[in-house]
Amino acid sequence: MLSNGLSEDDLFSFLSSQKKEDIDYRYILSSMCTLPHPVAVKAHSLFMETNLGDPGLFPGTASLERLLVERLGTLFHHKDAGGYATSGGTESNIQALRLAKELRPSTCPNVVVPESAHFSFKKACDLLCLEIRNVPLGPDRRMHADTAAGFIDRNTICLVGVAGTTEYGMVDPIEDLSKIACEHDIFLHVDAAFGGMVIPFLERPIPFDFALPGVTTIAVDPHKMGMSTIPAGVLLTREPDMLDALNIDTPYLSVKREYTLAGTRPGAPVAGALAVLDYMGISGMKAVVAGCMKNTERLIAGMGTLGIEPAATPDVNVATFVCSSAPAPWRVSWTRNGHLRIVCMPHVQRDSIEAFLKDCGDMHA
Ligand code: 0PR
Repeated sequence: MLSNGLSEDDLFSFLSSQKKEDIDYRYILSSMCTLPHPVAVKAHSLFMETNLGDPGLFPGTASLERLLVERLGTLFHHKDAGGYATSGGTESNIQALRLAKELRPSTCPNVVVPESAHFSFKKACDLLCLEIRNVPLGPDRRMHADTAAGFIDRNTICLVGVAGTTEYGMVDPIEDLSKIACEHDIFLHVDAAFGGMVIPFLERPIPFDFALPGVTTIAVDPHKMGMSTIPAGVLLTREPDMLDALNIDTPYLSVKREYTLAGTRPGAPVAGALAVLDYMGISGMKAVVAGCMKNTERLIAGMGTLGIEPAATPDVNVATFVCSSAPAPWRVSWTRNGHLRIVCMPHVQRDSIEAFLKDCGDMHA
């Protein structure tokens, strides 16, 4: 600590100088986060001091969390879904597996996940002492139900499907996974952290949600394609009171039990997430997603013209290429297989795609 405080001018000139070192979102093609929608920023700033960890003190904010769960449950064909606002996909995935462990007790529990699953499942299994079984993907970069079935045994408590994989933007065949989850009477958790705010708004939505009877829980992140402020994730459960299985006593709070992982929880991004959904409506979200998908297609076509082949035909707005270098100042990412990866988020406008293509052309000329 400084012995005497700074003046406000000095403080903010320091903070601004540090912020200038951050990369301008215009050049960020590697991220699943995006610039928050202006209504999210406005709503966030209204709720800055709220703490959903003690909801009895903030009943108005707590009702926004219930509304967010209801909106997303309805979008995912189950208006009575349970759930709560998490800090993002990692927490939602941890809590989903924690639920499976609690409700499907086994002496030596294992979880069957696709090789494409986000690394948060590794964290979750480490924390919860679960064996993780990684299922190899098919040539289409999706996990097939018959392959997954070969990894399930009597100690399997949960099968995981991904709706919008982090690296290649693929949607696993959740309909088939739902069937085998029902046959084996195990949980099916769908990680739709990315795809949950894309797939329902596609011209031809792919089945992935509670309309499929085997789906037990869904993770969806408003702070990705939902354009909310960070951190905003949601874990949804088919049974409205399923989360009660995780309750612990909280004697001195305004509520006497809680099932959340975090204690103090920000209400601001919850207000931000709900604000975007209600401001955009289905039609607004369809327009955003259509724009992102169009940009993805344009990028793939443009790279093709340069002789750079796509590494996958994605279901959502993640484009990957067989290519080993990318021009500065663009920030791209690389998959574990060494493919160039670009996420066409809402902040990635058409002019950025064209500028990136031009720079790629100059570099490969
Ligand atoms: N599930 C899926 C399918 C994900 O893609 C991610 C994150 C998670 C779960 C975990 O979500 P949280 O990070 O919110 O806990 N996917 C991105 C990734 O790891 C997150 C990200 C976002 C990384 C922005 C970098 C970045 O700049 O690639």
